[in-house]
Amino acid sequence: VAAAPPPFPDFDFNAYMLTKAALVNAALDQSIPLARPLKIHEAMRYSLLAGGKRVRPVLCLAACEMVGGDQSLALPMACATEMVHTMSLIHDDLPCMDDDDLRRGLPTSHKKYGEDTAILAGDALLSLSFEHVAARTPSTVSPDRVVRAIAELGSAVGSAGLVAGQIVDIASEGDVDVTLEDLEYIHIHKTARLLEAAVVCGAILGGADDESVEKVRRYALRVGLLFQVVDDILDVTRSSEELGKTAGKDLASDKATYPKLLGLDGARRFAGELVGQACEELAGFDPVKAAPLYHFANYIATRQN
Ligand code: GRG
Repeated sequence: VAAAPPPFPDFDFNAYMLTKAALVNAALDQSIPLARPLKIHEAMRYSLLAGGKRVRPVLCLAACEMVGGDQSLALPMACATEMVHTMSLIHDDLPCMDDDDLRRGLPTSHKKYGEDTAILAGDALLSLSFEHVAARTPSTVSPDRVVRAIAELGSAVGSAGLVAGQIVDIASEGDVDVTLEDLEYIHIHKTARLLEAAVVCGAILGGADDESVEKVRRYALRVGLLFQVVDDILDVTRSSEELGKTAGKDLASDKATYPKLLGLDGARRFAGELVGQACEELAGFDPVKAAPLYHFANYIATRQN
């Protein structure tokens, strides 16, 4: 489902991701000193520095650079998006939510530190994310842009964002009548809105005009949805390969997925449309500077795991 061949020069996407992720990891490491009370800072660092692809922060830096900003302008915001993402994973893993024992190959926060500390680590990471942007964004960015970016992040996290997606997802558990519209609502809110905030905030802090901000917003929403459609497709094809059968576990389970609602071919067609629409939004930007976002959309569309 890759988009049309890129109008861009050679670009080593893997090297780009590794370089940017290393920069983000170093900044995240510095963002939480191991101060007293040790237990809470240890728990925050444990989850934040446990690996992960760093997709949201890298997208934030890429959007900032695409609109002509220096990445240092968006680095605190890039870290903030990863803090929010990490806290949402900690809370998602809790016994009262998904009740998971492992995350990123390690024991989940509540398994390692206990449920009380895991909840507090999530709360502290959420609070730090906003503090970090307000306190650490270089003073060369106008206060107006910083405030706009903070509002974007807040909206993506709260009851019109991640929290909305999670509560509707919980409510739809076991519901056999989940529609395509319901599924799209859940994925847009649980996944796409934070990706949107990462890209939109990167663009705002990098100095983008309003039209460019709206283009990258549409790009990110489509890529966020694409991420979940491909996830659903891989769940089916992976388990089909593992089982040596034609129907994978997600076609058989109760959970609503794109392959279940659209069929496997329909889901693949939808993924193709999304990657095409996402890349169209990049057409007006300098192709060299837009290359990372272009290749990112294609990476999401063609990933195999
Ligand atoms: C946000 C206040 C607040 C509370 C949390 C639990 C919850 C509300 C929301 C759930 C959010 C959630 C777990 C969404 C799934 C997001 C997703 C696509 C995760 C996988 O992201 P990757 O592949 O993971 O980027 P890595 O490990 O690479 O970072």
